[in-house]
Amino acid sequence: MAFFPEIQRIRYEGASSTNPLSFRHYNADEMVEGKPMREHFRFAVAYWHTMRNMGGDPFGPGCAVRPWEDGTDSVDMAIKRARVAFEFMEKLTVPFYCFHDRDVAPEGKNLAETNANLDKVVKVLKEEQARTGIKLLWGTANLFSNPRFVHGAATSPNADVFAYAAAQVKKALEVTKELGGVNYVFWGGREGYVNLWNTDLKRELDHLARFFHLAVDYKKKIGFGGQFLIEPKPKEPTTHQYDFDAAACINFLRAYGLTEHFKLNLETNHATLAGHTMMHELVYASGQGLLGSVDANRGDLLLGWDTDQFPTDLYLTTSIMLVILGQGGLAPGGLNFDAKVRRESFEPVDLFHAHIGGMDAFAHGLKIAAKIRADGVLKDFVGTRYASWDAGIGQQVEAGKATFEDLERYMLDRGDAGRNVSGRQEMLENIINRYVEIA
Ligand code: XLS
Ligand code: NI
Ligand code: NI
Repeated sequence: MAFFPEIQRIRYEGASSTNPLSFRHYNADEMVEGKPMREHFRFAVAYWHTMRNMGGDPFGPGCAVRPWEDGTDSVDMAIKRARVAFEFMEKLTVPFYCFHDRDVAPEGKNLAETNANLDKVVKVLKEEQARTGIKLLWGTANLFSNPRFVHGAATSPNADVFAYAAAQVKKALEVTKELGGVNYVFWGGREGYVNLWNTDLKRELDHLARFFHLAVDYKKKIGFGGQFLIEPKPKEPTTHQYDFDAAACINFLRAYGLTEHFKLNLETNHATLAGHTMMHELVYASGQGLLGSVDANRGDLLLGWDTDQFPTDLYLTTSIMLVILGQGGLAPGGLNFDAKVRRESFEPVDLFHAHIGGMDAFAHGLKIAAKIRADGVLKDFVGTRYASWDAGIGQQVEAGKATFEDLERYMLDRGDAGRNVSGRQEMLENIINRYVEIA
């Protein structure tokens, strides 16, 4: 078996290496803050992009060179592709992968045949997992590609479509459990609307919540121990996606009594589509105790859609790792490269370059973040900035011991608020630059 005959297992060669097929920073066993790098990241390959994206766009068909593809969408091809995927991941040395049910096996002529197709491929995935030790970070169901989902899945106006989606998620949960998956993701596909003239928004949200409760019930019933994750995205394919951003998702989970069963899987390109930085989304979710996992990618500031590019920006990876370190890790979540090579990068080796670059950018970002934390430069500054809350009136407010009357009395005595202190943004940006240089 050698679908990538020219490629050896990718090794760590250190920062001075000029070998593009080596890691310069990702050194799986290297200890950072008392934990080996591999455990900080729990990197995963996204099956849909890496194995199924042929580079098609609205202006032309796919042109990726994938010598193992026979041009069919058969079960045999799906099985062969699974072998290719595991050779790729073994050579890349990633510990996890993620998939949608429809990425790994083709749809049949009815649900029963579709499920049987999936079972045949799952058998092979299981075999390959056992052979390589590579594990499933999460499974999910594709509830958006087939035309039956044209108006959504759990939020479709057609109750039959809700039922089909439920059956599909039921099966995907069983398969994820069978493969030892440690999470299960719900990305809202077409759960949203394009136009409010034809949409009963409240009813659709109620249905979505019902769907999640049914999934929680079934999870308990089969004893699936993985973490449920919702992946926010503000738009695309619909004009307004219900799982808009971290705040909207958390509000939805609270409103429908679901917070104890779900966390969030945050994606950089979705954050920026929502008009947020990735750091905003992470800090918000983490602050609520609901940051579960990350879809690692980036968008293009000049384009307005989900370009799903590989992350290479050290400021981005540093900020992500600062939040992850700040909450003591992501496990059972991980960093899934929900990213695809550009259409112009059509050779198999480009898949390696892309993932190596992403893994190295995160490893580099981790080292920078750990140094920033060890030196306390941000923490000390922020701590001092809020020092007025550590004693006196601030402390009383935080402790719930001050009323409006107390606060008025305090201020009538003082006459005016105390002096404000500069936020020093530019100085802090310069300090971050210093850490990026020395890492
Ligand atoms: C699409 C989403 C999708 C999810 C999995 O924009 O990122 O790929 O991660 O369904
Ligand atoms: Ni994603
Ligand atoms: Ni995406």
